[in-house]
Amino acid sequence: FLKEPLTASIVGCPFSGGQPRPGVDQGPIHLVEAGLIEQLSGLGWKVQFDGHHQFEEINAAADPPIGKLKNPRLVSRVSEAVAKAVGGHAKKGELPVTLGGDHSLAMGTISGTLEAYPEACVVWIDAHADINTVETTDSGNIHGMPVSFLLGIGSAVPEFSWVKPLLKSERIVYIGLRDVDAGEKRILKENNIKAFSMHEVDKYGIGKVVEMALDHVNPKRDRPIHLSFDVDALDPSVAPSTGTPVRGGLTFREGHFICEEIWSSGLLVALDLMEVNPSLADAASVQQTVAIGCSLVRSALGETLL
Ligand code: 6HN
Ligand code: MN
Ligand code: MN
Ligand code: MN
Repeated sequence: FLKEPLTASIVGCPFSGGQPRPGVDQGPIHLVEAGLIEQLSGLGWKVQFDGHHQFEEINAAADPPIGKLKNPRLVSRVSEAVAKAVGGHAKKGELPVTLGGDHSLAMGTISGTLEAYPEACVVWIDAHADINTVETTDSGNIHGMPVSFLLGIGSAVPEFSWVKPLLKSERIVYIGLRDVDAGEKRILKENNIKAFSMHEVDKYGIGKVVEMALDHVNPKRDRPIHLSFDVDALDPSVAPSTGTPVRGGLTFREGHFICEEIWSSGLLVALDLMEVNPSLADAASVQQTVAIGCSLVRSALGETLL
């Protein structure tokens, strides 16, 4: 699906409005400063990066909650802008690589991908399902909700009317889950959504899990793949600097293996690397998390061990 010369278009999204902890907006800046652009060039990619996106600001007074949802106007407008950026790159046959920022941005990235490739499927790597609806969310943090908006489940919020329910429930699969809210468990069951939690990773091993996940969303291996990777899928000992860490996560190799397998499928059309928060934990942990963010992206873009 990608055009030659292979072009990675970096969509840097310094954004934190989908959750309460400051600092996640600095994630993309640290990833780029750590040398990500040069590393991808080194793999043979043509890399386009014209600076991080500047999003319009809406102050808190002008953006009161809608129901429980926090910063709804800001999240909606930013993710709409991201949808346009990602969709524009995808339509040109480039690979959009979105650097978050919090995971509410995936409302935008996946909308953009599906606009360009309606038949695409989504592989969502996360400790969380991010599928709360207006009805089920406890926190009101929209980074815990993007999947429900993309599927069009739960009550519609007029502010988000630009998000078209382009994603079908059989076209998304999860790997790495271990902190799923009760309401989310119900939604996953009711909609028959395939999810491989850490239990399945332990039981079958990551090789088999990735194979089963792709068999589900992409049985003929002919659909474009959007990979949305929340760094909190990794164990906190591996990637400590993130806002909602949960113990019992993917190892360093399991995380990279997923990226390597998606790349070898030849079907990757869009990548998100989300929730790196360089203001959480000590300097060494931040450096470790940023370095792993870069190496996950490299693995997804074709870096091999041999
Ligand atoms: N993330 N389920 C929790 C919530 O607030 O809805 C946590 C969400 C975490 C979201 O890590 O992208
Ligand atoms: Mn751009
Ligand atoms: Mn997430
Ligand atoms: Mn998460």
